[in-house]
Formats: sequence, C-alpha cells, structure tokens
Amino acid sequence: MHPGVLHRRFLSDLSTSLFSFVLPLLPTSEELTIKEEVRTLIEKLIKTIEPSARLLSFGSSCNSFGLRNSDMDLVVLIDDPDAGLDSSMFVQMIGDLLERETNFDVKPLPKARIPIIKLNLAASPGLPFGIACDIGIENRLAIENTRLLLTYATIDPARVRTLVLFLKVWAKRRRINSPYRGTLSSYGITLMVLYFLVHVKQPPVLPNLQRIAPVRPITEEEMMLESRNVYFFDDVEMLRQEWSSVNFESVGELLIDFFRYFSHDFQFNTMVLSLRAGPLTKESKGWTNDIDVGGLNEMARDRNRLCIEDPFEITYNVARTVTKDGLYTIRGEFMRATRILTQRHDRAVLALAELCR
Ligand code: 3AT
Ligand code: MG
Repeated sequence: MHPGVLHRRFLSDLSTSLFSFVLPLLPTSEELTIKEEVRTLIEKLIKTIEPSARLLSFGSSCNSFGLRNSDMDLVVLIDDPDAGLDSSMFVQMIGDLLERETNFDVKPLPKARIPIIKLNLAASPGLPFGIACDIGIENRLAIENTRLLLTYATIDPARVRTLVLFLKVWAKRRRINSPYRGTLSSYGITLMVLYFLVHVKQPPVLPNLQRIAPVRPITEEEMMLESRNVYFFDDVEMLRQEWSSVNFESVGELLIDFFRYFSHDFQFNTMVLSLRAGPLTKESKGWTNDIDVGGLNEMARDRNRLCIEDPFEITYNVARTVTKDGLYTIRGEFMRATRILTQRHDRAVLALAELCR
C-alpha cells in the first residue's frame, strides 16, 4: 500500500484508539457519587464551626479532566467577612472535628506555608483504591482557574478532553507527573496542552478566552480577585454558537504535533508558555535561569528551568518545581513519544501501549 495511505489510516486509527484508551479510565458514576457524599458530609460538619463556610471542589474533580481514582481537591470558603478565623487555627479546628466525627484518616497541617488538611478515605466496594483528599482554606483563585479549564474543555470536548486526559495518563505512566520529584503537576501539563491548542496550532483549535471582550461592560471590581485579573469569557452557550474552529485536525494528528512541538520547536531555555498572552520571553518576565552569579544558588536557578505562567497569578511559575534533571527527563519523553508515533505505522493501539509503558 502507498505510504501516504498507510499514514492516513494510522492517523485515523490513532484517533479512534485514543478515545477507546481514555474511556475506561474515566471515573465511574459510583466514584463521583461517593465523592459528592463525602463533600456534603464534610461541609455539614464544617458548618458547625462556621455557619457561613462552604466547601467547594476544584481541580480535576470538576474541570472535566478527572481520571478514575484521582485525588479530591476541596476548599473552604468563608462568606462572612466578620468570621475572623485565621487559616492555621481553622485547619486545626476542622482537623480535630473530622478526627472526632468521622473514621477518615485525618492529618491537619496548620503550620504549612499553605495550611491544609489531608484526608485519606479507606478503600470500599465503590472506591477500590480509597481517596486522597486535600482541604485548603480560601483559595478562591483555584476555583477560578478550575472554571477556566472547564470552559476550555466545554468548547471542544472530543478533542480537548481526550488530549488532556491521555497526556495526563501518559505523564503519570512515564513518571513525569511528580512536582515533588522535579517534574510537572497535572495542572502544568493541562496548561501546556491548552497553550498548544490556543497559541501554537494555526488555525487555532481554541480561542483565547482571556482575550475575548465581554458582551456587556464589566467593572474593575467584577474583574479582580485578590488583586488579580480573573476575567475570561465564560458564556458557554454563546461560545458554542459563535466560535467554530477552522482547524479540523483529528485528535491523533494533534497529539503527534503536540509531542513534535515540545520536542523540537519550543525554546525551553528562553521562552515562557503563557496561556493568557502567548509566547513570552523569560527575560521579559524576569524569570531568567542562566545567570550564574554568586549568591544565586542551584535551587534558585532551578526554579525557572521550565516556565509556565499561571493564567491569573501571572507572577507565578506553575512549573517552578521542575529541576534541571526533571526537564531533561521531560524533554526526553517528548522525543521518545514523537519517535514512537512517527515511526510506527502499523497498529495505533500498539503504539499507544508502547507510549505509556
Ligand atoms: P489530578 O487529576 O489530581 O492529577 P488536577 O487537575 O486535580 O489533576 P492538580 O492536582 O495538579 O491537578 O491541581 C489541582 C488544582 O489545584 C488545579 C489548580 O486549580 C490548582 N493548582 C495546582 N497546582 C497549582 C499551581 N502550581 N498554581 C496554581 N494553582 C494550582
Ligand atoms: Mg487533583
């Protein structure tokens, strides 16, 4: 058969295989129900300490990029401005309460830089692996960035969700999804995929939601949260009607191109990925990592090896955990993936299995 025909067949198989790969890894409805029950139970208990408190989910439990058994990210928001609760104290109080009233394994960390309560729920028939859960206090920006990610996913779920979910699995299996070991968080990986779909692909697969003007004028106050501009266009109905990408590449083609772009084209040494603004230089953000002057130790230089700007907290590098070795491993993985997907033109399903081995 002609190589072009073989290649086209591989691409079409690759897209089908990606959908089938991801499908069984999605959370079961039973898991979602249990998680929601746990959230409601904990919220009810917390309200006995502070009636104006609400407990909200964020992260992958509600940005549509959740996988089976993924952790549960929760945050307590206190609506009463006069509640006067300090985060450390509140974390300790919630920790004590949960220890008394539930049989979860509870670990309050009131003295951590960001005070949180860690919970572990034991395995049960509906939750064969249990759940790990982190409860933070007043992290309102996380709720907003979760909504941003969810809105992006909603515009083109077939391509966006499939790509992000597959790449999260790939990153976990290839061990490059460990911020504590010098590689990337899931949030960082998701921002890389969205950056690629908004700013690298021409024509773009997704619009830049932070650059679409609001339909009605909005006040400065509505736009700002904790002195950050958190505006983005979030009218999903209107986006569905008004935005139609003229990029018709399949999810398989996009995946290959994603790996190729981060293997060969992205300038890791000098550039910052900004979902908000497109490519920026490290120099323009003051995120340089190559000045080797006395006083700047190895740790400080390692902070900006890979630069991913947070969409709202723009002075914050989401990938600051990536070390020199971590980046070397990550780039090696992008190259390995490109090689596998561009050299194997037999069965796509085998290529995916090899990719995630
Ligand atoms: P998993 O399914 O748990 O792997 P996730 O989407 O829940 O993926 P994370 O657990 O990495 O992603 O993060 C949960 C949320 O916490 C995502 C984001 O709202 C917030 N978050 C995580 N890391 C950062 C960060 N470095 N800067 C700002 N917000 C962050
Ligand atoms: Mg999470």
